Order: sequence, then C-alpha cells, then structure tokens
Amino acid sequence: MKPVCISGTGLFTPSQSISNDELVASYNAYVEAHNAREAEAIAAGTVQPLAASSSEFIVKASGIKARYVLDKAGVLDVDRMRPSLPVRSNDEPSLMVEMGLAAARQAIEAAGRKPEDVDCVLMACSNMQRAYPAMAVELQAALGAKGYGYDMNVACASAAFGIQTAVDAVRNGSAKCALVVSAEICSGHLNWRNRDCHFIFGDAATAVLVESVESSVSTKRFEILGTRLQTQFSSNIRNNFGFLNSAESPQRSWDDVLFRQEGRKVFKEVVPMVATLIESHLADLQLTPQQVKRFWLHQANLSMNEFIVRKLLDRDADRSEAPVILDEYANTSSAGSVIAFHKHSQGFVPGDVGVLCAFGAGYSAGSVVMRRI
Ligand code: CO8
Repeated sequence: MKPVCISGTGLFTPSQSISNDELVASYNAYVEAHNAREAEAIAAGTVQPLAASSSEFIVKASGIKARYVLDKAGVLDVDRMRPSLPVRSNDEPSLMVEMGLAAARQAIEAAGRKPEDVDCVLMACSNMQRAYPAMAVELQAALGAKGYGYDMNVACASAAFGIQTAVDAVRNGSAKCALVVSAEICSGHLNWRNRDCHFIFGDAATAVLVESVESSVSTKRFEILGTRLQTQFSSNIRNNFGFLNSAESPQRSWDDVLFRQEGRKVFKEVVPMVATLIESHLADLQLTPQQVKRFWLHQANLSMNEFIVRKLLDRDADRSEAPVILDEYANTSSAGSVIAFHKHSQGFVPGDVGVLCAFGAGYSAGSVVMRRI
C-alpha cells in the first residue's frame, strides 16, 4: 500500500474565553431570577426550583476550567444565554468557513504546500451551519483549492473519520493532497440553561493535511500506519435538530433541538469501547500500547481519558503521554483530539509512534496510528 502521511496541521482559536466562574455567575443569576419569578408556584409545588451550578463541580466532574467562544457577551447575558451571531448575507463568507480557513491555511503552510495543491476538502464535524451548499465546497472556493469537497458528520469522531477518508482518497489516487477541516461552533448547539451540560463545550477549528509520503515536502511528517473506525447506535448523546423540525407536529421545544446527553451512561459505555478499539488496532499493527509515546484523545472529560489510558497501559499516564487541552478549550467536539495533536506533537524522533483517537455521539470512534518519519 502507498505510504500516506499527515504533513501539516492548523488550529483556529477564538479570541474570547469564558472561565468557569464567569459562566457559573451568569447561570446562577438566571437560576435566582427564575426561582424568584416562580416563587409562588414553587411554594405550591407546581414548579420545581432550579439548582445552582458550581465551578468546583465542573472541574471535579469534567476537568474543564474555561472555554473559547465566538461570542462571550451573548452567552453570559442572563436574558439571552446563547451567542449573538449577526446574520450574514449569502455573499459573505459563512462563519464556519472563516474559522476553517484560518486553520486550513496554517496546515497548508506547515506542510510546505500552496492552497492550489489541495485537491480534496472534507468538512468533517458535528454540526454544519447550513444544509447546503456543502460547507466544504464553500471552503474549497475560499481557499482556492482544486478538485472536490464534501461534508461529513460523525459527531465528535468526525476528524478521525475524515482522516480515514482522506487516507483512502490519497491511497487510491482520487486525491493527491486532502484537507480535513473540523470547524465547530458548539456554543450554538449547547443549551446554556441546562445545568447538567452548560459547561461542556467550546468553539474552535482544526485542519489536517494528508498526502503520500513520496510526494510530501513537509519537514514534520507522521506516516499513518493504520486507521480504524467503529460505530454502535445509542441515543445517549442526541440532537434532534433537522430539516423536519418545521414540519413536525407538535413542534419540538428548543430544549429538544439542542445537545443533550446521559453523561454517566456515555462515560461507562464509551470508555471500554474506545480502550478495546485502540488495543485491537495496535495489536493488528503488531504494536503494544507500551510502544506508544503519546495518545491524543478526544477531549470531553479528563477522568474518561485517564480511565482509557489506564486500561491500555495498566498504570496512570502522565500528561506528556496523554495531553490535556480540555481544561482550556472544553469539549470542542471533532476538533478536540486534533487540537491535542497540533499543540503536543513535539519531542517525537523518527520511529516514535502516537495514536489519535476521537469518539462521541453515535456512538462513533476512530483511531489513527501514526509514526514520525
Ligand atoms: N453544578 C453542580 N452540580 C451539578 C451540576 C452543575 N453544573 N450538574 C450536575 N450536578 C449534580 C447532579 O445534580 C448530581 O447530583 P446528585 O448526585 O445529587 O443527583 C451530581 O452533580 C452528579 O451529576 P452527574 O452524574 O450528571 O455528574 P457526572 O459526574 O457524571 O459528570 C459529566 C457529568 C461531566 C457530563 C460526565 O458524565 C461526562 O463528561 N461524561 C462523558 C460525556 C461525554 O464524553 N460526552 C461526549 C459528548 S461529545 C459528542 O459526541 C457530542 C457531539 C455534539 C457536539 C455538539 C455541540 C453542542
């Protein structure tokens, strides 16, 4: 098989960040206002009081300390509690493409390439800003890339699925230089009024360039030794937003067309699924987890990642073996594992092996085993 590599990565980080304390102050002001407004009904037992959130809980339960967002003011505004994003005309670039473009340009430059060298653009992420035309095709045009582009949605695992698709395209000759962009505006799909999950997500965009080893010119390349994908249906992470919403009767509430999950169940079911996926994938490549220098895991929950790596290594891992970015970024869905890779791929010498693994709704999971060359 033709050897294929990741020749460059890029990252776009929004300029605005919200700390847990800022987020909790806004949420608790909303709770107080709600409980005061409903005081009589609460006293009569016909309305349940809302409970306060806390920064201590958020850090303990998730490891998250802050998150980047496109619009901090809208999220923290107690009367709004969602980003305020002005509508753009059809002649203006869409937000997702603007974010993706910044990450894409970095990845292309890191690989020593030019935009016109790219001949396949995949927009691989959880939530597309619109149904069509495909976000990837708009990005392809904005970039000045050639070839073709299309969108892929496999929730938080989208980047791994996109990388496998890019590898297949380069291997079979349908592309020479494939770009996988994961632009996530999670702040638009999060219910900031839901105490169970109001702290979970942030916004960011990543890009990964995939080429054949033979034709790549990058000075920092990771040969992809193998990719493996797995899916298993579950409604434990679900978003019912879709094009039938306007036709449905009765109409769904906003709560039902935003992100929701059974976090505990997800934790329990996804940890073993991911550990088994990585272990069996490595075994089929004649590798053991102990031979892996670094695991760039999906960034949803710190304990979840610690469990997965402990299962693989039979001991606790340190942060150089399993980098953490969720403390600063929160869960950025498909961008998370690529941010970890982008920010923490230094210190590798030729021959060193690393595993990128993304997982999430579906359930879906994908591992990418790579070796520095
Ligand atoms: N503040 C204080 N207390 C709280 C809060 C809060 N904010 N929230 C809950 N509590 C309380 C609960 O009421 C409960 O109290 P009690 O014990 O008295 O009933 C207690 O804390 C424990 O609650 P939980 O059991 O819910 O808490 P956990 O310890 O399980 O932690 C987590 C919750 C952090 C959600 C955890 O379960 C988790 O991270 N699980 C894994 C989730 C995961 O990986 N999900 C993947 C989602 S990503 C994906 O694929 C989606 C893609 C789509 C992206 C779209 C963008 C929006």
